[in-house]
Amino acid sequence: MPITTAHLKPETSVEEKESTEASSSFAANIFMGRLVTKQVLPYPQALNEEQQQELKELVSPVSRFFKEINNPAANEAAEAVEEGTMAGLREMGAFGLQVPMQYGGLGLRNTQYARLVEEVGAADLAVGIVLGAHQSIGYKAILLYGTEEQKKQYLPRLASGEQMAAFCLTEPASGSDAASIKTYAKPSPCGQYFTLSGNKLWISNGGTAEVFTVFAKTPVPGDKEKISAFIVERGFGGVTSGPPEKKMGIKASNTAEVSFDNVRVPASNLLGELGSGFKVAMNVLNNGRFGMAAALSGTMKSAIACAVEHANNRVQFGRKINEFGAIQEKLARATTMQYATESMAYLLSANMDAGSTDYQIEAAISKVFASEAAWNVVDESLQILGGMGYMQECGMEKMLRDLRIFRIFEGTNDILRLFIALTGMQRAGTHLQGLQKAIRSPFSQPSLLTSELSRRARRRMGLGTGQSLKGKIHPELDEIGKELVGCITTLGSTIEALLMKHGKRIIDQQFHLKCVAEATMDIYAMIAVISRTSRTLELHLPSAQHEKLLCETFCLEASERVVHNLQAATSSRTGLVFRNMALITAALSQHGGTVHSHPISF
Ligand code: MYA
Repeated sequence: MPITTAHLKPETSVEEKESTEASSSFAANIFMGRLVTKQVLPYPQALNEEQQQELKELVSPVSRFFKEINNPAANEAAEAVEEGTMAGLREMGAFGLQVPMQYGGLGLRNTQYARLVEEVGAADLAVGIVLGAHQSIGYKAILLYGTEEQKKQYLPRLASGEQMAAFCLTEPASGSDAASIKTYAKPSPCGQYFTLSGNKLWISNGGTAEVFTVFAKTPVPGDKEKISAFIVERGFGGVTSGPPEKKMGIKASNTAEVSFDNVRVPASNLLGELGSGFKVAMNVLNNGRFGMAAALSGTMKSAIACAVEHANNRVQFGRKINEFGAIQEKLARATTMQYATESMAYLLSANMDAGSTDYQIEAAISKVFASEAAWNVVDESLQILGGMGYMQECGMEKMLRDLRIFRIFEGTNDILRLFIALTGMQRAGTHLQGLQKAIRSPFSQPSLLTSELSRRARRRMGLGTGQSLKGKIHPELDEIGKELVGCITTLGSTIEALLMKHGKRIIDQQFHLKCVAEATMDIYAMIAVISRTSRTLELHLPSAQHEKLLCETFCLEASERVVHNLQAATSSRTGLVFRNMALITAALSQHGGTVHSHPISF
């Protein structure tokens, strides 16, 4: 169906042009109170007809495979994916979805990959981890940074699933603080190889992989020691894996410690530049995060279907339970969360497909939002099933156990919240400094000064900032669009106030940063949803009015959260709560647990 964009003008305003020079990321710009819509409006159509057809031909067999062949309970009991399933996945090309065809993969675009992993997430997250640890991070650095020789040497056997890959970053003393790794790679005097030693912990596919992307400190001529990335083969010798870890969920996936003991790694196996390993690691993680959002939107869809089926049939107090408001609230909110996650996942994948490289904030938001939405949705779906949901036979308790790790790995949600807030605020800080400079020498950047000053003046006079979504979104969504623009304006002024008050010390204000991250995530979710619904209305899709309901409901709740979080970030009342929390924790730490007396004294 052709997409008409009568109401959806991707026009670029003067303000947008200015900030586009710095970044076209929607999320990065809202920290300055700016509405830059290039990446988000209209909702992108990532695939042409041929690519859509290609994808359609893949989705049904994958979906059938997971319904008919894969057995999640059997995988879990065996604590390994059954060989029949692994063989079927290899046959379908599932281990090399994004590997270019010349290296033996399917050469899919990010959006096509997202749609397929959605099927995996809907069926069995443990299999998703085996596949994801392999291709989303295990060999992704070879795809992104590998030389032609490295690609030719490694990708064919990895894409076919003949060999598995793993991503080795985390260490016993280095989790969130990824830069503090101790694994060391010493260059040989002849320059032909590195001797690599160290221990990597909780490595997905760590016991089954033959090829590892390993991050290690290296000396860098003329500089201090820095992290570099290497391709290491188990066959090099000196690589050993510990026993499979016993885990709460995703039991069919292998997680193990991997030790490297004086492994001789050819210098030609250095990935990217010497000393650029930290960036390699971060970009690999950024690059894979849309997949997690897509997979988890599939998981949520499955859970919702199961809860709806139960609610449609279960009769209590003489009525079907879907007639009760308490159940309706759970089902409806779960659906809005799924809708928002799905909207974000495909917005991000489309931007990546369009060649955007500035998506790190959006990627982190998608990971955090998706993993928390999925946790809430599955938890509430289980609640709807009541006692039935708690029983293994229903499959939902497994889903919940499998899901828990998603808030922890690939960057804990807590660290990513800080990352979102600080990355955005760093840019806003630079912008503010630029503005101060422009005020001191007004003729150096006259257009920046004029637009900023007029926006501020209008804001102070209560006239808004002059920014609007009108004409860019479907008219039926104008009211909700206004709320979103209001949220962006308040975010911008809150950030400015925080930067003025704390300056560089903002880094240590983690309570405040969390509030900022929450607001940012909700704002990004709102634009993703508004943009998608707008397109749906424009196309008169049969579900358009239902989607409008989802959009309106999600945005009304989200904008309330934004207001609440931004007030919290600056209010003296919340400041007191934050200070109290620091004091309570200090007392807990000193006592090794709770300090308060017992109500019956002993
Ligand atoms: S793998 C292990 C995952 N581990 C982590 O994610 C570690 C988390 N830690 C960090 O991310 C970093 O250490 C943080 C920065 C963020 C804390 N993009 O001074 P800095 C740049 C681009 O802030 P630090 C796992 O769990 C930054 O701008 N650049 O650094 C697998 C700066 O640049 P410059 C970034 O304070 C589980 C420089 O780096 C980023 O030390 C299995 C230094 O920054 C970024 N993100 O810490 C999953 N961050 O110097 C299976 C920083 O130029 C897959 N920088 O200013 C499942 C797939 C889903 C299912 C699929 C189904 C098929």
